[in-house]
Amino acid sequence: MTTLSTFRELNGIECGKAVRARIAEAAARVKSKRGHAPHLAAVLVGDDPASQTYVGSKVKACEEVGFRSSLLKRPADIAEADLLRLVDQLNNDPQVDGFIVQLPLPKHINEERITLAIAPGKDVDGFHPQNLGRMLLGLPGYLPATPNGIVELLKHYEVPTEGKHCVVVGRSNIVGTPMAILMSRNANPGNCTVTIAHSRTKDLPAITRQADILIVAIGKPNFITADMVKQGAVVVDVGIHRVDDATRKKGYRICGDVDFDAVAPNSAWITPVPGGVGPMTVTSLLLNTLKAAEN
Ligand code: L34
Repeated sequence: MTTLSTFRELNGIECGKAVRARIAEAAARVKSKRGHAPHLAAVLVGDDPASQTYVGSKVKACEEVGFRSSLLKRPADIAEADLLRLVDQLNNDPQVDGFIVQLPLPKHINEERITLAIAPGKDVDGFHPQNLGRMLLGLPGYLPATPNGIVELLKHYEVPTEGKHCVVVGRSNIVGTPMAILMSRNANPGNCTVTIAHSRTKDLPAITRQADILIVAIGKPNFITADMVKQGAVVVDVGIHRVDDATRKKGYRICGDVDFDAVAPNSAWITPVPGGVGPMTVTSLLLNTLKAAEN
């Protein structure tokens, strides 16, 4: 067996920059046409440090492309009824093109109820059943940010997907399941033969080793090891974990679901963590917000 020592990075910062340059041009056109820039609002409940970081990146990305953004912070003990009232205000605010409620929410709040309350036309996360249903049927709508960010990444680097076996590990409503649908669609990227693997899959390594394209969203740090990946595979790591590391200034380091150092040498293409899928989630949110403003 030959060992590939050179792999290429699917770099979300680089790709994000290219896509955001196009978004900035389109934002300027929107602004000159209707007088105000696309406007994204983000609701952040509580003080989870990771959520603060992610929402912070979203606000910063808005500035970068000339969008207006509003960050609405609420305490962790906000009543569900009050959060629903806020959602309703945003649904009815003509100044806001689209908005998100950052997940996870505190335990006492029913995430499903909140997601369902967001007007589908403003649901730039693409989490509402109407948008997920439209995606399933290939109708125009908002695509879920992380899966669409991955599609954008594969497109940017011109990774061939047609006829490939894509294995998606994880079946969440916001990543694994929509990802599998997007990869099987008659589109480019797309036209894959897709397998969805999950916690009840038998002999997972035997399945993941069949993947030409392996997309991992299982939420376990360094879960995918070298023996689970075929030589020359394309590996996309959706995981993002903060693991304690006293040698780092912040006291932690970030890793994904894939053991990058072990897997990268066998891969043709691989996403780093950080700097891979995360920045593309943010970019994809900008794409949806632009779409909202154009409609
Ligand atoms: N409503 N909730 C809603 N929409 C979303 O799209 C999200 N998600 C996920 C969590 N909850 C959500 C995000 O925003 C995950 N996520 C997200 C966004 C950005 C990044 C990671 C996850 C990101 O930019 N990650 C950086 C590292 C950031 C760090 O230092 O921790 C990266 O390079 O991967």
